Amino acid sequence: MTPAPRYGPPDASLAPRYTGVRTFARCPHVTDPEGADVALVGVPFDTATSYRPGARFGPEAIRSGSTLLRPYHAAQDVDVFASQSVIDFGDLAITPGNAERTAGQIADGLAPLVEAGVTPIALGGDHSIVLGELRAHAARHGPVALVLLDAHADTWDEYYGERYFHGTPFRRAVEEGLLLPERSLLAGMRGPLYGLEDLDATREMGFEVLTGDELSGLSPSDYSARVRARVGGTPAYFSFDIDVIDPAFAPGTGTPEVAGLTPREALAFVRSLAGMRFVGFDVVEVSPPYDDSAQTTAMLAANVAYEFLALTALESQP
Ligand SMILES: [Mn+2]
Repeated sequence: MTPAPRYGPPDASLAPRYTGVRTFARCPHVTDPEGADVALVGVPFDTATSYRPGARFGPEAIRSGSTLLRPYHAAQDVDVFASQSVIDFGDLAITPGNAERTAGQIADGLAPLVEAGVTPIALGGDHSIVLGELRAHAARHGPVALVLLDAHADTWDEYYGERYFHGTPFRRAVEEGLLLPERSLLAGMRGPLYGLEDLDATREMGFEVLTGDELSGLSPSDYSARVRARVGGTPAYFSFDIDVIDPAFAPGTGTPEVAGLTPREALAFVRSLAGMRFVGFDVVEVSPPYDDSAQTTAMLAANVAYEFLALTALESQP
């Protein structure tokens, strides 16, 4: 019999799920990596946005949207808290208005977790935060493969002269040697572009790009096969921009694009990656001020993070 993990949520049959101080899935707020396997980490930074702000309030909204989660993931046949110790690490230090400095703070803030072998699941925050995350992971594992679900490729060079922006992190990451584009698959890109060359430039950097229409034409098992073939044995990082979902289901986001995935489709794509090991994850671009009155977007983002917990649980099962 394996001993119970050190950290996890309290028994919901003893205390209703709306009680307690808000943490992700009601897991304890712990700032010492010792005894943890997975850590939810808030990154409340949103001043690298080009349109709607508000993602600085994403972490607290996602935490509130996570209270209803139950331990047993039926579709994956796994209790996500039975074989792994899960903490809410709290929020990282950031500097509003300074994305470049914040990237360094994020890398520094994640380093103790990554060095201790704890898998971080970051709750954004706008997408600029991924640069700091990738710095922390590459420092430990070397350059990683990127699996991205996003309406945008986020490989532009600059916006308004700003090189550290929520549309540029993956270009900066390639320049810094943190990513292997030839091992990375970016999927879900849609909506109007500035020009024909936008996605071509992403492909010329070495990335494989599946547009939203191409992705919608794939079954989850087809998608899974494409990801696994692309990543191979490279340490992989998973980034999920909530704007890959149709704004009818996820209105609370910074740069909405019509005609996106349904939540059911997106969760099936994530589930199809069972058995893969990821060094870290994030779910970004949740902007609660633009969410609906039922906080649908935040609840969906919490469920995306729950899918990540299922992947790490499947990977850590004895
Ligand atoms: Mn993005």
